[in-house]
Amino acid sequence: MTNMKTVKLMLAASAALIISAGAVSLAHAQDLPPLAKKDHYKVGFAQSESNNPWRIAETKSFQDTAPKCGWDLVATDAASSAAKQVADVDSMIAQGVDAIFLPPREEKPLLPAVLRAKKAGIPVFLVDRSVDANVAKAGRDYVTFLGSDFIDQGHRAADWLIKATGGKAKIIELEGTTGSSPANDRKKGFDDAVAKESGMTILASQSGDFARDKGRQVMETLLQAHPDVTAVYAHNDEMAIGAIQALEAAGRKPGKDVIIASIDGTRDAMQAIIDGKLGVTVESSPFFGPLSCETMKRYAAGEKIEPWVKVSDRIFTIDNAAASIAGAY
Ligand code: GYE
Repeated sequence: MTNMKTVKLMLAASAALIISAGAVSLAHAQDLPPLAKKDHYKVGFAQSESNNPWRIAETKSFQDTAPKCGWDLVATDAASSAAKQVADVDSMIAQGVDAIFLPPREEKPLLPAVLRAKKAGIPVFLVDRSVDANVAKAGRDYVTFLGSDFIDQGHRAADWLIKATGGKAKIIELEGTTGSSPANDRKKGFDDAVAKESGMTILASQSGDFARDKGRQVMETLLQAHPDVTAVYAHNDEMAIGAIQALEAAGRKPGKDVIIASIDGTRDAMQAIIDGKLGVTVESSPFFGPLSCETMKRYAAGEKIEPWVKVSDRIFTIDNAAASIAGAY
């Protein structure tokens, strides 16, 4: 009698499983792990580092969104190490989170972790940085990339610099983290635009790892080798601030004899624009919490998510920096 009951229960349970599996494969024919519609989720956010205001603002945006979106947030900090970030994602997989939000520090090293999450049935959303498009695909290996158009950001920084210098400049370029999607694409967008201008030369291009002090050190060295520099293009504001410090220490006048363009829109960058030291910063928003919540809900509702949830960016110059600084981070 008891045995019969157990067998019946088991049959009913497996039938329910088959039915729900069928529904799942219909909803996500793209072969991505499904996400149930629930009031509460355990959500992983694997931050790459916290050594700059952009990263801190992004983490805060996820923390602020968590209670509003029903997230029990597991947030980690890889402290500028791709290996640690891989371990952080693996630990989220082991904890059985419902979904993972990941800004891959570098394009290649995080790939295996993304694939392991998928294999474990956990949907991954890439936020603010992407992975190598030749080896991993949105809609197949991960749900989508939420973020800016970095090529366009570089292009817009170049356009501003070409105008500001009358198409004549000797440029030092401070690159972001080697192997990261924003460094690769911000370089491409800028270099391609500048290459079309016969009066614009890139004297040197080197990584400052998106960090202020590294940017300052690299600028200090490059300045000695290229004292004829008239412009700096930094892939983010922190390195631009570092470059301003190096230029001032060498007795140069940033904003006057060296024109500077960068990307992000941090509070310090806005202030540097107001002070006349920084010429432009193309916006790259760190406020990914609300967009992540919305995208995750759409996914849980069975919607097919576009491969790139694009963020549109403003541009900050002396025309609007004072009016915009209140909203900066
Ligand atoms: O510009 C930079 C940060 O990945 C878009 O990373 C992000 C970039 C941002 O360290 O400041």
